[in-house]
Amino acid sequence: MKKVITYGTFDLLHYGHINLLQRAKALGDYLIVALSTDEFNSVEKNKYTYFTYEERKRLLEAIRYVDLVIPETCWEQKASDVQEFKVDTFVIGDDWKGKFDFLKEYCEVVYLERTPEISTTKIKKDLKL
Ligand code: C2G
Repeated sequence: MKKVITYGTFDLLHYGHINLLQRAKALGDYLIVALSTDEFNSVEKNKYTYFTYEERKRLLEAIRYVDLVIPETCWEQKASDVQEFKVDTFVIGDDWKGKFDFLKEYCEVVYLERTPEISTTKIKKDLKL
């Protein structure tokens, strides 16, 4: 079984996220999503999510491409996650291109093109939230 992992906040879930998850899953048979916790978002990513971790986890678990959701609590957990879950491929959007090449020591690293026209920021701006 080929295992894939990806990381993110996935707040205000939108089709750009779904495009990423669909392509990530297509690279293997089992997709793990390490979901940024509320604390990690606010302390480390300076992101204030609309939905809580539990709500975002529930949304992700309802997506057919996602097999397991685990918490992302720190930047440094990726190498241990990849080894612990025996992951074959790490995947993330190309806005992170090059940032996680160090993981090539443990697994394949793939940067997928972001869906350019959609973002949570754009949604909030368009809705004037
Ligand atoms: N994404 C995408 N297209 C968009 C928006 C997002 O492909 N229009 C991808 C991102 O590139 C990322 C994933 O969807 O791979 C989740 O996006 P975010 O929640 O914004 O993830 P981010 O905050 O970048 O968190 O340790 C890594 C971080 O947790 C990544």
